[in-house]
Amino acid sequence: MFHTPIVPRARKRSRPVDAGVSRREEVKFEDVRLYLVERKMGHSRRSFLTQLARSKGFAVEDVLSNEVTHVVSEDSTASSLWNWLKECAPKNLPNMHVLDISWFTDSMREGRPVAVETRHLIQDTLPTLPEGPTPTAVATVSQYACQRRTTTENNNKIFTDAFEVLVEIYEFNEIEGPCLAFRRAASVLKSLPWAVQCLGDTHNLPCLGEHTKAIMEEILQYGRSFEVEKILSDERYQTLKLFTSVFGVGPKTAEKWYRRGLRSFSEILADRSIRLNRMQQSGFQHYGDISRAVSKAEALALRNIIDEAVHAITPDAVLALTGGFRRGKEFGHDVDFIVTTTEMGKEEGLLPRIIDKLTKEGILLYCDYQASTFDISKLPSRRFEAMDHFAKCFLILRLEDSQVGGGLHIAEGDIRGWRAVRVDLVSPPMDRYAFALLGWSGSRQFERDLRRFARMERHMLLDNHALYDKTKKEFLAATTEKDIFAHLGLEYIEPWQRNA
Ligand code: DCT
Ligand code: MG
Repeated sequence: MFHTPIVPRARKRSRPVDAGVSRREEVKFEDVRLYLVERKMGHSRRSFLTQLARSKGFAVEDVLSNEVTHVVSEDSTASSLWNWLKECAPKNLPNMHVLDISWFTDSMREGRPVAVETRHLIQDTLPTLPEGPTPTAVATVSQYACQRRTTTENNNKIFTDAFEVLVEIYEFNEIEGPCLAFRRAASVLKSLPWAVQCLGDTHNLPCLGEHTKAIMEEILQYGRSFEVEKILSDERYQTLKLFTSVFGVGPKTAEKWYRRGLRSFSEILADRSIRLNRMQQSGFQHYGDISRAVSKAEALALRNIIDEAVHAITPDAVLALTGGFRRGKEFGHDVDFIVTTTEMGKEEGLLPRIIDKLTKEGILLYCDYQASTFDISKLPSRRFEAMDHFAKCFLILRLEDSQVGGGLHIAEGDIRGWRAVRVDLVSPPMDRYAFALLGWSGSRQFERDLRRFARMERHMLLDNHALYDKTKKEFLAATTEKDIFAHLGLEYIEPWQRNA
């Protein structure tokens, strides 16, 4: 089956001799630890494959410990394999990839761990699942959102809504660990094409820790979580939530106002010692409108308005709707666009000209323009969560009822005939377009996991500007999002499947 002879490598790293382990090959892929299941494979074939993998720089564990990341089996009867795995029950089993030998063969051929694809997975089938209306087959769910397909249909909203409250309170309290844990847990549940009906349904899912499961158990049993209800009724939480709902007010400012004893907008506006910046002033001025969701019809109307503006400036303009609306959402908190020119360099000065045009049309209610600080020589950047360096502007635009198919999404009885909408425009040079589009399409959790996957699984750095291969020490070019997924060895995920 394998034609690669096992040739001893010239240089081997000698290790202090563990009992029974004489010499080990150098480990090239630190993040991957294999375990080969002997059942069905047989002892001699397992030894042969172990040697082969080690000769190619893979770490292969002799026992199924919590360190193992990839379990490889030739057992074609999935249920008996899963029963055996659950008996061995390493704590980390939910995070392990349980794979068919085809993943191993592909990896040996490539000389590196290939990306796990659906066809490599050994499905955990019905007979091993606990009673209840569970799905017919549960594929192993990846711990990375970029290896899951998540549409806007959320079958587990009762859980994810609760988790999102916990994410918020941990964010307010600046406690990172649990904040991340609940973000990941919510994201995993959003990807499921079925609703969790009992805790047993979650046994094979990654990223669900004890705290998470305790909340889910409460919800399953009582229809609500007491821990979450307590937060929702807490004055500090309610106040911080109210204050941060204002455009330009972050958690730090909200906390400062709360500590001063302020509890309502009227108290803030009446406090003479508070100096609101320009963004916050507009935030309060247009609060009713911009705290109201923007509809898809309104987003499309804005696309027409911007499209007309940019094409009047230059015929080779490129405009793309991005953010939540590109992912197929019906409503969003703002409308995000990428705008550039096919000719490199011509995008410089484009945003100020668009802003000028919108001003002349009388529809610009607020504008915060940030010129480009993009400098290719300063890449790759290790500040993953930081805002990118492209020219951008954060706007509030006036949208007329007559411009929207089906009318504005406004309150009943609102007779103004227009509303204010938050719009973001970002303008990368054309050779950065694919990276900017991927980065601005979101969701935020999808982006976080793309970057984490690149770093942890591929030894690469990805951000909104570029993809850098740390092994080859070179940037990888891309003209489309598909190129980026291919460089990362990931199956392509459509924008509407990125609602992680
Ligand atoms: N983004 C980014 N860097 C930031 C902020 C955002 O790369 N500092 C990306 C991630 C998502 C995308 O831009 C759009 O951001 P939002 O508008 O905040 O998110 P959204 O998914 O469009 O959600 P909403 O529908 O609420 O606007
Ligand atoms: Mg958005």
